Amino acid sequence: MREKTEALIVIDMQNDFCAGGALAVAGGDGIVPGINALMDEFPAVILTQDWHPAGHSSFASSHPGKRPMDMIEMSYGQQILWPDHCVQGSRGAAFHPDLRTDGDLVIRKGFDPAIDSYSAFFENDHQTPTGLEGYLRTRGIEWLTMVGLALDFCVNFSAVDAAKLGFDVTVRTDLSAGIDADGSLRAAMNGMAAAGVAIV
Ligand code: VGL
Ligand code: ZN
Repeated sequence: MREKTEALIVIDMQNDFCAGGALAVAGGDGIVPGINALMDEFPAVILTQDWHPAGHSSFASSHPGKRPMDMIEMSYGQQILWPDHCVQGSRGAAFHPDLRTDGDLVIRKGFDPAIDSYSAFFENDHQTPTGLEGYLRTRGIEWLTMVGLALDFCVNFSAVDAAKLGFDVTVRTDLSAGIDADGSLRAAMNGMAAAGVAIV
């Protein structure tokens, strides 16, 4: 068992990001057993859940004439439009059926209809906190290991934000998988390295 100051953050291991899901990430299912096993090593395990209301502004279907993977300009900057996914209470939003969910905290994000939230720490305006920072700090947690989906979006944004907040962050690429939209994977790896995230 690792030190009490260490936590495992399991990002968005939900049906819609796995095989057969609305926004399936290649290789998403395959990392479930390894993540389950890794949970045994950590005294603190936190799971995140992408959790959008129907008609969310990140859905292409909410913008007439737009298609998934198109870009639009939002008040907070550029936003990729996604297929409808992880709608609150839907099967797609549920955790992968084989994932262990006996962690300490489930943090939901993306519930504001007007703002997407890739990061487990801040919505995509980079200002509105999810509350995770306070949770970790009040538990005395300083070291984070991140796994899950998708490597180039929610894992990337979570890792970079955590590093900026002063946490020591490791991303396990063997227990993560990427979407790779238009070079996003390479950009994410470079961005995480530049932010001081350990990529192993
Ligand atoms: C994610 C796109 C949209 C993710 C969530 O979990 O990486 N990607 N919503
Ligand atoms: Zn989403």
